[in-house]
Amino acid sequence: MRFRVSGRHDSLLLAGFAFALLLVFQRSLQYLLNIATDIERTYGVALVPALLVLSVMFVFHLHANRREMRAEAAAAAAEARLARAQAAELAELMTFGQALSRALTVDALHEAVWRHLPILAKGTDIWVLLRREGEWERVTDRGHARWRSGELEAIADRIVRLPSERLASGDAIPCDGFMCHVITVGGAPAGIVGIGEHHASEEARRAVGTAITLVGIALRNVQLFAEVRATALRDELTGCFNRAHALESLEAELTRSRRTNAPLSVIMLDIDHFKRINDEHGHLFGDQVLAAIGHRLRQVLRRSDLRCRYGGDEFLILLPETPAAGAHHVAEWLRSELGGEDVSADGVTIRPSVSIGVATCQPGDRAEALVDRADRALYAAKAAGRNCVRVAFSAPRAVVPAAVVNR
Ligand code: GH3
Ligand code: MG
Repeated sequence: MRFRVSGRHDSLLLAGFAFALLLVFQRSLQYLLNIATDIERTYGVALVPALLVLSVMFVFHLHANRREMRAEAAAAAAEARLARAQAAELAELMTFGQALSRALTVDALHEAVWRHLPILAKGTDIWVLLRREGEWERVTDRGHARWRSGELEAIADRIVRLPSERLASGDAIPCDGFMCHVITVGGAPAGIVGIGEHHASEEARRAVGTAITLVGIALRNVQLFAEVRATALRDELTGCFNRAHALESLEAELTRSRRTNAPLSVIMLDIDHFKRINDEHGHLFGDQVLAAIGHRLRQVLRRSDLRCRYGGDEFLILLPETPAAGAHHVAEWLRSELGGEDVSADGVTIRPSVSIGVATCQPGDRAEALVDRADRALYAAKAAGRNCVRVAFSAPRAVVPAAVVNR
């Protein structure tokens, strides 16, 4: 605990102290006053009034100095408070920036925004909508507990319809009691952040403004990362996934199937006499056939089915949650779809056929074993004269004609 000698009652204390001194040195002062009066009389000067004026001036001067020092101390304290607040804001922004830089997926980015932006907004009403596949997605108030469904989305729709120069200006746009900030990515609006128009402090608005710029950069990074990843996983010619991704996904699907007991089948598909097509019409034409089949596979299969170019003219298709009978049905349908379509290039038209092997996951299956069974079924289809489907039985080496499975 600090003991304070001086404080708010300084003047009173000083006056008391002066009075006490007067009492103590009463005689000495009287003696000095007599001397001064003698001097005044002898030399005809006004010494006592002058001394009085000087004393009063001195007291005034001291008082003014004290006031000035107090004002300076108050200003320094206010400056220190501001500096502390700015340092805290900067630290929060840095934490947010780090969280955003670690976010490589849209979900991770949403999580970072949900966690940090309300803190930066300092308790002000704030909401964030980000666009995903053409729809507004609530990043905050996900349960629609604070704002009714469609309420914020309608505001966001109105904002993005404003002229593009207004959106690009970076200025907050007032709308329905909110100051709305637009997050733009590559010049297009990718999100809207709204903060309470009347409640937000100047610091909160500044912090949110900076945070929004960071979110825009992070969103772009997520998009670029997704594009790079998609390119790395895909086969350029056919647009299907590559073999490495196929095997990785198959392991993941097998784990899921084991956990949920859901069936899982795979299809191995190979173009018939592809060497001959290459030989007769050239390698470039062969490429066009591969590209056409890859394109068709992407068109006709479910979104959840994974289409991969396994190598050369061979495609592996993963069919999650599909039992043997369903996979056989898909295989037959694929065979007729692909075989029923002409491929034309440079004045040449052919109708390539495909052979297909089907295998369904058994308890304890590994990815290689399942693919191996599908491959054997495919060879059986080739041996049976091509342009047909064969289904592998659960026992690794047994392959039966498709008709057996149908029974
Ligand atoms: P089968 O009916 O037994 O499958 O006969 P096939 O002639 O199709 O034999 P196979 O599947 O073994 O032949 C694959 C051929 O595909 C061999 C190779 O020259 C060709 N090939 C592999 N990759 C490419 C490619 O990227 N472009 C082209 N044009 N041809 C390729
Ligand atoms: Mg082939």
